Amino acid sequence: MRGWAAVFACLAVACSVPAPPAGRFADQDVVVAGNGSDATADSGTKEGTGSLHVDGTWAFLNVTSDCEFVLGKAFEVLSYSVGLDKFQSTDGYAFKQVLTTCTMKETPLLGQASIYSQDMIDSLNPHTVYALVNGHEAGAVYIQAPDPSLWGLVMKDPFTDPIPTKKTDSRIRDTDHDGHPGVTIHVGNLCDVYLVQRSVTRSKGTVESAISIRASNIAHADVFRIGATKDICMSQNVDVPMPAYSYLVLKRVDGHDGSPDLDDNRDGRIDCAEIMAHWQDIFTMPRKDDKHCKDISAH
Ligand SMILES: [Ca+2]
Ligand SMILES: [Ca+2]
Repeated sequence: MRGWAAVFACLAVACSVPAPPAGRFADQDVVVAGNGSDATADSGTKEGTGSLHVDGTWAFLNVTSDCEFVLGKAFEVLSYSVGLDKFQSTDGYAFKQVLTTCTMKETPLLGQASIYSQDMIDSLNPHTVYALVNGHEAGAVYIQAPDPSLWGLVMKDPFTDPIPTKKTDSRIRDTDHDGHPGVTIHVGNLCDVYLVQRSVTRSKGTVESAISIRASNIAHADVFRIGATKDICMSQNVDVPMPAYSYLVLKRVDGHDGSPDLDDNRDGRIDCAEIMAHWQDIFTMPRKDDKHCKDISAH
């Protein structure tokens, strides 16, 4: 069981997400460049020829690291998601990314991990984020607008509105349509938790090649637990986000610029089935390492 406090946020909401307010991109200066060993491990980064052509179909792997404290000992928990990412540019520099999350997983902590149902994942799709590059050659900066994501919740301003604190809050929605308020997270075989979450993710990184972009992530999440099938699941472990080991990798997968073409059935589009058939060839599977938490204290 873990705290979900930093489950990756580059995921969608049932409500519409507004365009990034002017000036918010400047906030990206707070992003710390990731230096986690896992963040540089995946393969294929040397592939790709020529300059970046933004428009096209990409795949993403997003990894969020947290150190969770259980009985005074810290363990790393990774949450990761994999999906499709359609880049659409206006001028080759500013663009929007329309994401479809295909899977969300979490590494177990003491044998238990959050399990996300397909209905839960589907409730987040599609999701739009906004990004910029300052060039098209390797080494150019890639930056995302702060990306709000709401689970089981609507807000007028997802950046500033307070998270609900009462079950009766009218902003709570059953977005995964399971009859329980908010979204349902299965905590291993232990219990189900009904919750709402607002998270904001900031990502900044580098164009590595025409077909590869890598960024660091900082995510902040506010969670309100509405209820659970067991009382123990209403509590939360102490949870320390680990931005140094949290990262986003984007890989072009539409066959252009030397990228793999994942359109296996040649229907002119790439879907989640095709992404899921190949994602472990494109990305390195994230692996937790409790040593990442050895110097972390709970407060
Ligand atoms: Ca629900
Ligand atoms: Ca296809």
